Amino acid sequence: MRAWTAPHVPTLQTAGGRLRIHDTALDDLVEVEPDNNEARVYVCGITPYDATHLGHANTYVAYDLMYRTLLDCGHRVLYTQNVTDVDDPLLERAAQTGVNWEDLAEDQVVLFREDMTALRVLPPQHYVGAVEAIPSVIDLIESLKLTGAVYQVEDDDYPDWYFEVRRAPGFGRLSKLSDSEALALFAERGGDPERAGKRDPLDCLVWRMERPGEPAWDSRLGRGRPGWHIECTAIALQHLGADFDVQGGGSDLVFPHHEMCAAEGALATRQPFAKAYVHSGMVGLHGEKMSKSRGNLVLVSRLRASGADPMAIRLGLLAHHYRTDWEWTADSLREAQHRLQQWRDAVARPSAPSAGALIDELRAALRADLDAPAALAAMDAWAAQSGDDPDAGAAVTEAIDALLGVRL
Ligand code: 5CA
Ligand code: ZN
Repeated sequence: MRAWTAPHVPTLQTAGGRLRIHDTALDDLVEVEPDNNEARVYVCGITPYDATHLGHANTYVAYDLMYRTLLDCGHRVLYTQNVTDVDDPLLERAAQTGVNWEDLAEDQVVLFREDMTALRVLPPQHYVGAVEAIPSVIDLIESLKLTGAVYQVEDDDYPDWYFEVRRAPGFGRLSKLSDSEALALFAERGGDPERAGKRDPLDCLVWRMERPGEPAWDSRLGRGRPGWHIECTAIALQHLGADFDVQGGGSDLVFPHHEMCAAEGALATRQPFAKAYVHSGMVGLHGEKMSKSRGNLVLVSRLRASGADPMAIRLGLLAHHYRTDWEWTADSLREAQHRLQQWRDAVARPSAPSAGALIDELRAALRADLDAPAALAAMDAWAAQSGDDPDAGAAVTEAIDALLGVRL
């Protein structure tokens, strides 16, 4: 699948160094130390049944900050993202609205690309739809079958294929949930603990046999379509290989999604799936998580259409640490617009304090678990000081663009 156009990233004189990031599995900061200086990153992409809301934007801006920080550390970055372009919620929405599911997905991906471009989010090198990944999904299921961990439920109509999660080394270490918590979240987030014939209620669907009216593809497993988790496992392994540097997404993906991906990946390759699991916080509106199913959405495209500067939207997101949960309010945009104007005025001054100390502070903040609020505070302080360096405005403009993705 085509991604979107990359914004220009100014190259700053690099001082080397490493990113330290919070790993959910260890619940601690870890250093990203890429093999051959190439950081391999997978971030879960959208399910394209509704346009980009601020929760999505917050997630992809957070990983964009990570991408930029890794580049600034002098690494190359190999970034893969999926699009869940065939799955239950997409098919349900298409059926409800009487739209063809492929058209719905295509339209929403077009909007997402436009929003990501406007927000100056760097595109992944591999942007892969679930549909186009079906051959690698089937290969992965076949190799898991050889381990004995994939089985068919006994069902005369729909003998679907499942993955036996407890066969995987370390299953549960990422989310660290009790059995009852795991079961409740599994049911809430697309799982089917009650399905008869499974070896364990937490076993996850990997291949769903064709149902009337649903899309399906021929395969050695029978005609059907992929389950959700195996899609990301297959795409990540195909484009990044095992034991890649960072698996990322919002915190609602810790369980079951990332736990299942880690389990499938570890069993198939006999290596860890990823070195670090990173999760961004949830953005809410009116006291609830912003979500397509709840319908309490602030859409990036609508904000843009109403005249909001995309750089102000981006600054409004960056005002919160990526790991915190927070609420979007009308003030969020107003404050960000005010800050953006102050920064623009500050870099346009004929002279200002030299850029060097500010760039050091920005780098230190971002390399310490992507502390964007600290970076914003450093820039606020620079903007409030006077100085006599005539080149500072241009140098700071470049640094803010390179590191924060905000064009002044
Ligand atoms: N396609 C799957 C991942 S493979 C999926 O979760 N799609 S999604 O469209 O529902 O979400 C896309 C990304 O946005 C995920 O990383 C999810 O964690 C994140 N996300 C969804 N809602 C919010 C929210 N309210 N706040 C922050 N992030 C969110
Ligand atoms: Zn995913």
